[in-house]
Amino acid sequence: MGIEQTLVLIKPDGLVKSLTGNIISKLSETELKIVGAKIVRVSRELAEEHYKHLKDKPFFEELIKYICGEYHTRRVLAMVYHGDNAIAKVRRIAGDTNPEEADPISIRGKYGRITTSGVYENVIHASENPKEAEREIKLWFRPDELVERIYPVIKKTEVREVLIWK
Ligand code: IDP
Ligand code: MG
Repeated sequence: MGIEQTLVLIKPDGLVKSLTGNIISKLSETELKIVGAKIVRVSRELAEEHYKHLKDKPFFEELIKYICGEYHTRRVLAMVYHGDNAIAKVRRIAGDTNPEEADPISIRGKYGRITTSGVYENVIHASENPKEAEREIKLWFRPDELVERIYPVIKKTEVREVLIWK
């Protein structure tokens, strides 16, 4: 409870089905602030790290393919929502993990499906608790990609190759 932040991903099925606007509209009911947003091409490495707690599940391989976009498009929209009780508010609107059991007016209940191979295509990810939220946000975003200092930072001088406009 209190001021929190949570990672939201609009998964590849959500993007392919042009659900981005609908999902963001629905999430705006929370009156939380978006403090970061970007389109990400999901590597296998990122996907496996994100879902590492599910590594032993029978659906893990299919889940990794799904989030990497093998069935839809190779991208997700990653966002960080910030504000009072953010984690529970977003989870409530997202709905239950199983889209067939989710409240029909939740995002997953409305737009999700279970494929014939058993993948829960539930269009959205939302962090489960503050510890996971912190781990996930730090995995998907660099500090300078967020407009609020939601976690402590340190300064580091780093030499790396970047692309600039020609
Ligand atoms: P959550 O997304 O509601 O937090 P998790 O248990 O963290 O649920 O699972 C991560 C994702 O893995 C789900 O959103 C869903 O896409 C997929 N998933 C979870 N459980 C199953 C299952 O029993 N069968 C198929 N896919 C599943
Ligand atoms: Mg989860």
